[in-house]
Amino acid sequence: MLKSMAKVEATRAQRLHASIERFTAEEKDELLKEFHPDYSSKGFKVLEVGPNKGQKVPVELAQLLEGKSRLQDVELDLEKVDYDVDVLVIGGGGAGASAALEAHNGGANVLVVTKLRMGDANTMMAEGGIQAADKGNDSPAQHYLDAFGGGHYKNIPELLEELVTNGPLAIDWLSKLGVMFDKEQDGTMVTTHGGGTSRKRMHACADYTGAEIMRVLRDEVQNRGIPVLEFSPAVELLLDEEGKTAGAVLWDFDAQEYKVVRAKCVIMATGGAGRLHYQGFPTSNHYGATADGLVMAYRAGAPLIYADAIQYHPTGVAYPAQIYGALVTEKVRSIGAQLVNSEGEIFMHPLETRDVAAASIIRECTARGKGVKALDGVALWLDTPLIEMLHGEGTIAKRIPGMLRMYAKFGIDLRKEPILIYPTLHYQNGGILIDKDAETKLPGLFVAGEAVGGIHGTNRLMGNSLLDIIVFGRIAGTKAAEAAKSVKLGKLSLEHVRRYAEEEKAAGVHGELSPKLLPVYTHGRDVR
Ligand code: MEZ
Repeated sequence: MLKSMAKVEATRAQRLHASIERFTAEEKDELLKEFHPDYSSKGFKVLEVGPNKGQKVPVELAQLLEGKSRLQDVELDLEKVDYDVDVLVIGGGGAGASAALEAHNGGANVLVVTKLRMGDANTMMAEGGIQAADKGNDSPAQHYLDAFGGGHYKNIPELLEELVTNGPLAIDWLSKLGVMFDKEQDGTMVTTHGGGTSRKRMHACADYTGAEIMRVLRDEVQNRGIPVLEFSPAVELLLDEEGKTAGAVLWDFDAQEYKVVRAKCVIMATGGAGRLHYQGFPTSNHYGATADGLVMAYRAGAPLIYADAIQYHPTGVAYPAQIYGALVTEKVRSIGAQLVNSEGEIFMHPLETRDVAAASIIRECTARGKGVKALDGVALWLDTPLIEMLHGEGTIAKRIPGMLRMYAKFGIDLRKEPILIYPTLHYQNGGILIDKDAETKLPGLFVAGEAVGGIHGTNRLMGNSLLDIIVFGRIAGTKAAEAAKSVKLGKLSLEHVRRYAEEEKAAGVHGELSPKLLPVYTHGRDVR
């Protein structure tokens, strides 16, 4: 490792102003097919039940989608309703909070329930920024083209249009609520590039953008007095006799008992799936990211889209072990750090889109044998000292203080030495299919945030996730509050769960108990 680091240091000055060609479309296709984990012949299973029967999803997700309901052997009195509300929001991250605020604005009686604490979510972990086309040289149309290309032209056009046209409004809404975006002396927003952007449209709060957004949204939910039940994950959706969404059953971690919520509309904002560790990858995700919403919605009949398209963030921590898999924000590359192999050579443009960048790193470490041994695997260098050579002393402390602190805890000063990275499981590009009102095929079930599929095609660009949680969170909240006004619910039912179990039995599938709720790190010993 030290010998290779010496090569990085020796070549730094000559690389400083190197201009690096981007891959051609053909080179990208070849790279993805050969080296991106989504193209692996292993790691996927074809679903045998449910609305996406016949389509492939990651094995670990299939185990849950084709799993056994936690309520299968439980006697529940659905006449005994613990909470009766207009709008139930499941999930306490940025999408859930935005949805709750707008549903509240719409006059709905809202309840937020969350598996862990309010704000224990991938929103909190998002570092580098949020995209919005609000500068003079930019436009939502330009933003659309970038995201459409990055998503391999598979983004659902009307969802992407909602995303980009609402971008500037989202920044304005957040600013008015109190989010402290980075600004120039004259008050204009500081914006940078991300992978695949043709304009500098990444708005940031240093490198803790998601944490700052979550801070403000959580405060606002609290200040409005919107009730939040923490440590109360939903375990199954409730429908009524006509098949309309009618609430959810919660598991109260403290009381160790089930609770019944009747709701005229439900907003699913349960986030991602990184803690399922697809293909053995580490993850940048928070502890509760176990795809719960996908499982509940799927079992109730809502189709998924692109559930086999997973995002591996190119730069996860590969060393030291204590923070293995944690996110090294793309902003580090957007402000000048280069990706360098064991020989001190640049092998790609630092701001290729994420799927291409991850595949290129994997190729360098495997087929080309130019990785650096780190812990039990191989890794590459991210040459961070270049940042201050390019932009001056103090840039790292000002623009990426979170990164500086994270590494300093382990005696690594990224102003002076490069860091070791490897792709980490970061995001599910796919999820539950919605329309532009954020509603699913199931009447009364809305979805927002990472649990949604289709907005980003099969590969999301940096900063479009913090944007989608706000845009679609707000739409879901507004539309659910509106819809709730005319909903008349019938008798609560779990008949869909029974029917799904029969379908599973007939197909002979036997997955795990699901939703998973919490990841298990006890080497086979389940301590729940
Ligand atoms: O959008 C993201 O995933 C993001 C902002 C991540 C990052 O690299 O900082």
